[in-house]
Amino acid sequence: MKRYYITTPIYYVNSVPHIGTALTTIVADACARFQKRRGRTVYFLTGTDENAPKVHRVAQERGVPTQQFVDEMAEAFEGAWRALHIEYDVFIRTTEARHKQVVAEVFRRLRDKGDIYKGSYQGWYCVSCETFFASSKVDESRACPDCGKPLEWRDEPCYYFRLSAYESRLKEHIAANPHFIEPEVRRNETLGFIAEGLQDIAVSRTGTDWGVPVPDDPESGVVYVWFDALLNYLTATGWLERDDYTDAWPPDLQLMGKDILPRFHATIWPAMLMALELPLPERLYGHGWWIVNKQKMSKSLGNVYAPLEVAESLAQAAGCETPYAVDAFRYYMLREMPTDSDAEFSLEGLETRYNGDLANDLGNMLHRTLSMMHRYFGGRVPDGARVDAGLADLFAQQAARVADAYEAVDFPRGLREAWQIIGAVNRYYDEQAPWTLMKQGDTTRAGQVLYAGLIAARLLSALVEPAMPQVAREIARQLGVGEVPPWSEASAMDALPAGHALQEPKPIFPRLQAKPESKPSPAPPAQPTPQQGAAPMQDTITIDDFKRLQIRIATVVAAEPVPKSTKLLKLTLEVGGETRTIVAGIAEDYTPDQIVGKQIPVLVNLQPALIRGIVSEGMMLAADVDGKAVLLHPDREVPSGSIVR
Ligand code: ME8
Repeated sequence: MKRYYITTPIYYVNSVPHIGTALTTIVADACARFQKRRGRTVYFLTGTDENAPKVHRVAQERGVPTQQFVDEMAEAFEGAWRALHIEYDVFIRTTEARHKQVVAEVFRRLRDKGDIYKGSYQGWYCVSCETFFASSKVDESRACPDCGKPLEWRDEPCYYFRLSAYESRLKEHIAANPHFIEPEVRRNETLGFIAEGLQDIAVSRTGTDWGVPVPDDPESGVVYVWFDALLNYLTATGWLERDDYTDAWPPDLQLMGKDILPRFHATIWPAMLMALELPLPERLYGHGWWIVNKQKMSKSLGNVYAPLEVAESLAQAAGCETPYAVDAFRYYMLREMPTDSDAEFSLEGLETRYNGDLANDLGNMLHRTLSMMHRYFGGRVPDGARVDAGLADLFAQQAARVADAYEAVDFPRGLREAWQIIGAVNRYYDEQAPWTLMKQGDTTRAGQVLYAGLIAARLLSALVEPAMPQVAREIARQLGVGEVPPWSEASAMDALPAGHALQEPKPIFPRLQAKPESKPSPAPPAQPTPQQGAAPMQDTITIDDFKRLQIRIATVVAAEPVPKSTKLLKLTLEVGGETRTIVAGIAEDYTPDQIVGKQIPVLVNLQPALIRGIVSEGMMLAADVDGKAVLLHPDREVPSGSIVR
């Protein structure tokens, strides 16, 4: 039977894992876990790209034999991934003999059929990117158009791969398979890249003997590292070694960052497979990048974060067990995952999500439910417990939405949908007040209300497992169910029979206390400052500055006062099919009833902030009239999510 085959890129071992490589690997792990939960047999591949000249160079600089260096680095990668709870099936290394055989065999086959031919190269070469550039792409600075480092002039015989021959077939394949390249922005980037015209590419390099030697022609040096590296996906299936390699081939999902998608994975790679007459991958997904303080991460800026250090410092600051802090880090990576565009990584952002989504929402819901079950029912599911139909429908509907989003590799959306369940349970508790029902002696009804919380927690253990496997297991343990339920059984509303014994509640995510030097909670968004309306307009901004603001029309679907605050309302918004929560400082000017159903403009790409324990994901815009907020509406009803510009 065909296995669901997922790959990450194989990583260069010239530096250790960082939050960028961790992102791709965690996303792949979450996809793999999700597919397994849904009952598929998964084959998840990751590994290391060890034949690159830059890897050899770093080993030499450190005075370590290159083989020893790559052995140590591969171990460091495997160790880091295991510590991040990544459960791959194969870890491939391109220095393995079986991979070198595949590269040599592919090179021979394509040379025999004329898709690889010998020529000579004269032009500019970037040692860092391992890429040749046509003179037309290089200006007087002689700097690499991609990375800016100085280029070297090369004049040497070399082999070419006939990429140009596949231009029209590639275009046709992309047009006929709308899901081949995702998200859409990457598809468009690829089409733009191909539209510039494909040139044959040099696939051999002289000047180094580190790599896979060009077969039968040692004078020609080694095979170009990208031509070699891309073939790892084929090696890992056992191609050449076993006939039934097709139980994995072709890949169902190949994940990577945006930088290595258009040219390498969506052009050169499928063209190589076309030349080999092998089926193409089903889907290529290229995520955006983490940026730090609005800048690209780089060693020279000192803004490169090591994932395990980040998780460990969170564990220490919060007093949380390390495996749960690692899961919190994974949650943050997926919840804030850059999909179409780049996203800001920050420790403050991680802390906000930790305190808001994990400590206040998920952790608190589980803890209060189990505590009440123990206090009122001796820790056992009472007789006659069932989930109200409305809530049962909502749970099933949200589970379906989560699945849909995870399938689309849209973890921010999936997790947002999962958290709707927590919001619904908390609202249900507030409405039904099981504590009051107990005082009134209505234990049957109180038991039913809390049972809904237990069923929600059981369902959530399954829904969060791809992101937080250890946390999911701990939720299942506290619920006394042993195993996290598979997807098909997760929405069962009668999963916990009367008499079922629950474990003692144990906080998974202790709250992070504000550091002494840190300021109190930020001022609520949309809190108008007096005089603002009268202030002169100053400090012009460019149109590009303005374009960075994403303002959209949202529909307010629910509004409620924020406890212990006279000024704040918690608004649940629907923005173009997505649900989000914001906290707005308008409670003195509007009641919840006055705002529900209204369409309002919202700044949606504001960094989330924790306000009174609620993660606020945006800011509503209102007119400021003498310090009072006055709502703004579109002139007529518009589709929710409409862009304001
Ligand atoms: O490219 N944010 O390996 P690599 C998000 N060996 N992702 C980032 C990132 C950031 N700031 N920085 C890097 C290679 N990445 C080749 C791949 S595959 C046949 C060969 C991601 O170690 C990047 O987009 O440079 C890519 O997916 C991976 O890390 C690059 O790892």
